[in-house]
Order: sequence, then C-alpha cells, then structure tokens
Amino acid sequence: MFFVRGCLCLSVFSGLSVLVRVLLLALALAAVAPLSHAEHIWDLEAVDSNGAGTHPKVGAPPGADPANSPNRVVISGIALNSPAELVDTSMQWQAYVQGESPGNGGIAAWAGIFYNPAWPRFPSDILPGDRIQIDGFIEDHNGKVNITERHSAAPGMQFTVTKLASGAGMPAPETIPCVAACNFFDQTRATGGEKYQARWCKLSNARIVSGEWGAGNSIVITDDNVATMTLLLSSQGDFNSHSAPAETFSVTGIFDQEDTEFPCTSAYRLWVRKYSDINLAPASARDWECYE
Ligand SMILES: [Ca+2]
Repeated sequence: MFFVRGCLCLSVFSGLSVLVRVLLLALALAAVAPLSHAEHIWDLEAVDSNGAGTHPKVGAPPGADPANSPNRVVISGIALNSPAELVDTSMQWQAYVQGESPGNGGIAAWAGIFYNPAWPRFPSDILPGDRIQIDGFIEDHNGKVNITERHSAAPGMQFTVTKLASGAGMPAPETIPCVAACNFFDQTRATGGEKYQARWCKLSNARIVSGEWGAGNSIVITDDNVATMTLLLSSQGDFNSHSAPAETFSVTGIFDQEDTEFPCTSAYRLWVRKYSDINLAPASARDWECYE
C-alpha cells in the first residue's frame, strides 16, 4: 500500500514543472530547518536617533494569534549569566544571550512575578556559557529591545527557554578600549554604548571615582580622570564580602543600558555579576589612542 502511494507521489512529482518542483523542495526544507537560523540578534537591536528600536518586529502588535504574531522572534546564542547571578529569582528571571555568528549582538530576556503570579515558570539551571534558544515577544525597554511577555499573564504570551547545549563556552570578552569609547550614544552602533550593548565586555585600567561599594549598588569609574561610566554591582553578587578595589583594575561584565527617560541615549553601564569578574592584577598596556 505504502509502495503504491509512494509511486503515485513520485509520479505526480515528476509530472510537475521544474520550477514547481524546486519550490516544493524549498518549502519542505524550510519546514525542517532549525529554529536557530531565525533571527540575527544584532538586527533586532537597531535604533533610531532617540535610541528606540527600529526593527519591524519591535513595533508590531502581539496580535490575536500569539503563535503567529508579527511581534514574535526566536533567537539562539550563549547565555552570559545565570538568572540567579543578576536577579532575585523568587521574583524575576533574566538572561542575556549573545549571538555566536561574527558581528552578532546580545539581547536580554526578562520576566517577573509582578504581572503573573504563576511562578517560577522558567528554567533555573541556565548557566553562563550554555547555548540556549528563546522564543518570545520583543519590545523596547529603557534603551534596549528585550524579549518579554509584554507584561501579560496570558498563556500564549509566555516566552520559552530551551537549553541547546550545556557548557558550550563563554564568548571571548569584547575589549572596550577605554571608558570614552563606550559611554555615549551612536545611532550607527559603530562606536559608543550601542556597539557593546548586551554583550560580554572587558574594560581595563579602571578605578573608582565615587559611589558606595556593595551588592546592588552603582558606582562610578574612570580610566582617564575625565570620562566616567557606571558599574552596576549585581545585587546577587558577593561584593559585600570584599573591599572596594583601591587601585586600578580590569573588569568583565555585561554591557547594559537602563535609560528611564526618553530619549534613551544614555545611562549605559557595565553589569558585574560577581567579585571574581574584577581583576586586581596589573592592568594590560594602556590603549594610548584613547588619551590623545
Ligand atoms: Ca540602546
């Protein structure tokens, strides 16, 4: 029976024009293509002169059918944090994901108990360096395009997180040459904070200018006594068990933006997960191009 049906299908297929055959094969291949090919994260983070997202999906309404929403994306990449490293996971879930293809960017996914008491509803075993996939909706939030549930408790709005591989490895940190290279807005994203946003980054020759050292606090750093930027010491980190660095240090963290006032063209910061992401060893050679 199956043999007869197969022969019949082949007979019908061979009777089609070459163009139709190619189209059918392309459709068949697309149906089984891995979702990891879905979105280039860098493209999702494009901004206008006010720092608002310009990707067509950002402004799209969720629509009546969440499964086929024009506001929906699927992204994959490397998790830069465990949710518990950045937020109180009894109330929130947040992970940054950096794309693995050259030139790719990063994106944050956030959800909270505040608009939906069904909690927890996301995996707690995501570790830095895991390869994960997130399927959900996107929206502008204080200067970033984030994956969210659009603050809705509707079941169809929940994003899904899938671990594709454990321990795939953290990306090499992007070297920020100096504070003055990352603390300003450049819509083109060739320079400035938008270039580094939501990516794993390293800054050297830093020292503290002001602010109170401690978990959950923001402190101000400089590297040339002129340019300054914020370090956000994670509320979940072990910073209270250590003293503030008295000398220069290098620091690795997730470059972030949280600008609560429109336009969203400032309020960049490096979000540091834990004290061991700060290196007190003598700094590497200074990039003198930054000080000319
Ligand atoms: Ca931004």
